[in-house]
Amino acid sequence: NLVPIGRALISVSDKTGLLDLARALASHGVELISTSGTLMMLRTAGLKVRDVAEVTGFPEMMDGRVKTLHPNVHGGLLALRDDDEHLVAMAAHGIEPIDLLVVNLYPFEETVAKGADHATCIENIDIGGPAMIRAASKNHRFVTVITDPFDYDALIAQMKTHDGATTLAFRQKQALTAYSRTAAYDTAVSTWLAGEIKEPTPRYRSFAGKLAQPLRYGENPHQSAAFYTDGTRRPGVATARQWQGKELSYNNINDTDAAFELVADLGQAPSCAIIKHANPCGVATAATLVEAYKRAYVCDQTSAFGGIVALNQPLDAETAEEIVKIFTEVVIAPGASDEAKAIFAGKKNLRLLTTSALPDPKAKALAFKQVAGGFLVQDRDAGHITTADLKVVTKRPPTDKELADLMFAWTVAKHVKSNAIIYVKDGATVGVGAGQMSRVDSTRIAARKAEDMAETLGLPAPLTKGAVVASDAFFPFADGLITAAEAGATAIIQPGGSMRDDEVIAAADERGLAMVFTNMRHFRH
Ligand code: 93A
Repeated sequence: NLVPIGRALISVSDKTGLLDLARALASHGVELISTSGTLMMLRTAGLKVRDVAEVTGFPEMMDGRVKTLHPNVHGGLLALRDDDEHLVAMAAHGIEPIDLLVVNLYPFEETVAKGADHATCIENIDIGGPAMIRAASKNHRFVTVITDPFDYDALIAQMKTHDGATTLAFRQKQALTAYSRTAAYDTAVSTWLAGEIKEPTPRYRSFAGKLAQPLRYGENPHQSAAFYTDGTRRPGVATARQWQGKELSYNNINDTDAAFELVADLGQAPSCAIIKHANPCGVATAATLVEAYKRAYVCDQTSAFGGIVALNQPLDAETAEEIVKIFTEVVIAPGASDEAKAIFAGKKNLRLLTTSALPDPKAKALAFKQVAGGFLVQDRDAGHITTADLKVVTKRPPTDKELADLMFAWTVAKHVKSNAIIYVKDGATVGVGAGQMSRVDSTRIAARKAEDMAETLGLPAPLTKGAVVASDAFFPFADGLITAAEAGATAIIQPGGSMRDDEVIAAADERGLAMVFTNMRHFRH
């Protein structure tokens, strides 16, 4: 299964590593053919290269739109070397075999990411490159295809080991990379075009990712897993810099993302979120970052152990000192001071991730969920309300202090798995009920956790006394609201819209509660 390489066509936009590769090929006596830009660089470096125009008998034309689209190129890539008819056709038409194709494509994704205009993006759709890649990949029994400078070293190593040849296993693996590359490329083009013509539900939907990191396992050790970036470069866990600690696991990445998205949603004031199993076990905003961390921590000290901490401001030394007091898996923040980094350096198991910025909570993006035989796609939940959107439905309107806590609780609720009930007091969660099948259970669980904390901290009463409550969706019955009132809640924020809204409002009025409707729901499953 070894196939020697006699002739190579090199046509690359990203010229990284090009000269070293070409020199290595020349040293094995490989004949080089190139398109204009690549040719120029190779000849300037003193290498002997044939112009592809000489192979096709046509000049490159139409601004380079037609360079390699020719039977002399595609026949040379596609011909079966062990098929007599193919060999006869090659001889009859003067087609020379091409044994190695090195192509990387016009930088379409980068051009779109830079915000280029429509015409520039169109011009950066590569046609000849993917055509050659797909042809060479189809014929990988005989032809080696390389589509990423990352693989040049592996190719050079193969040829060195096998006296200028490559193994079938190597060609298969490169063909797989090549087809996944052209698939991702066309996905980028179709995704871009769907946006350009405002067509959110095209006939076919595919998603492209680039392997960022193979993971040791998935959600459980018997599941294999990997981490991919989607090319959007949105600030977050996918683009963060890790300063110390071992590799993040699948669950770490999932939880870190949930934590960072949540703090990014909380506004300018110093804020902290501590996450366990993708749900917050404490969220707070305060005058200083260290205060925000302390207040998030006391919401549920038990669960915070081994949690993931996200901050919306660069990590400072004081906060770092406080965080290292208990075991924490990951800390993510938009930066960290040198002092803070030095404090963490002593904790080998603690991972510190920093980003250049916070993710934009209002950014448009897609969210996916797999179901058997298909997948669901929706816009990510970027829903946002201001106090002007609220409708007071009780006799008593919320006080200013209640209103501030209600808005905070509502934002947190958006990031808690449904059914979500969040008790908040003075800008900090004091009870979180998450992921229950009934809303009244979430209300009870959150209140009970607050009671437990009061006992742990030796407080005279649970912090739910005088707190406000957010519910991610409407209360279908008055029972949930009554439970919250019994736990000491004084004000409620919820979407409204239940058939029994009247009963729920009456129960609130009877108990002197203030209640506002958002007219927006934040299910999260
Ligand atoms: O415009 S194209 O789609 N038409 C072609 O026939 C063609 N052949 C190769 N673009 C084409 N290429 C691309 O040119 C390659 O995929 C590569 O990205 C680029 C290299 O051009 P140069 O060698 O002139 O820099």
